[in-house]
Amino acid sequence: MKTPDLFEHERIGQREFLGPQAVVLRGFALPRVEALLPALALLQTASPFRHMVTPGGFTMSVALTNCGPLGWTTDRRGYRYSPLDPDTGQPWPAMPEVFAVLAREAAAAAGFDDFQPDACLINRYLPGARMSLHQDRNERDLGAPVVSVSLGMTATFLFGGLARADKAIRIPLYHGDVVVWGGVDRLRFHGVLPLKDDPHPVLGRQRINFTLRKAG
Ligand code: MD3
Ligand code: FE
Repeated sequence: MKTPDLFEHERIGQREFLGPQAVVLRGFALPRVEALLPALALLQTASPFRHMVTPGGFTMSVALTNCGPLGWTTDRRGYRYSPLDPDTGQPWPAMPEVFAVLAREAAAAAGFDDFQPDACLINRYLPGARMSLHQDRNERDLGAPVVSVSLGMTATFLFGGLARADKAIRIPLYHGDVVVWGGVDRLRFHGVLPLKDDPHPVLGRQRINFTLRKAG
């Protein structure tokens, strides 16, 4: 059965469960967008978005950067978390307070108390960019949840099972939506379909997604 389309004002505040411990909090980040955007702009001046190469030798269509004590990186040698930005040789920019507070509140709203992220991976999608099906399993403590914040253009998110071949459902993620997943849903395969070129009134022709994690 297809989920009916709702107007934005009807979606805000809804909770949609994707699994027993995976929930979309519609519009949860909206009250903080005005604080999030300048913090995002500032951290990019220290560690700009860049396209990294996967161990298989493909350049990612999504551009990324990080903030916080640890940042996720990939190159021909593999995926890992590192305290230094490989492009600048410097530590990643500090995690803005508003990111940490938002993540903590979203995690609590989803039933994960006392979430203290030490890593924030920031993805930038331009039209056509996509993320193929994968699991997030580079974090040391898989008992901690992951909190994701979507800003800008709407993306279609793919949410699969614990095996790559499991059928994935498609869910739109809108500007201001927050997804929290942990526990039995922590290792679900997921991805993002190629971004449609449909400019957003605030962010223009891009989508920013950032994920807060306990990596170390
Ligand atoms: C994972 N980012 O950075 S986050 C990633 O929109 C990543 O940029 C995507 O996957 C993005 O690693 C998706 C949203 C999300 C939502 C629910 C999940 C990821 C999930 C449930 C289980 C596992
Ligand atoms: Fe992921």
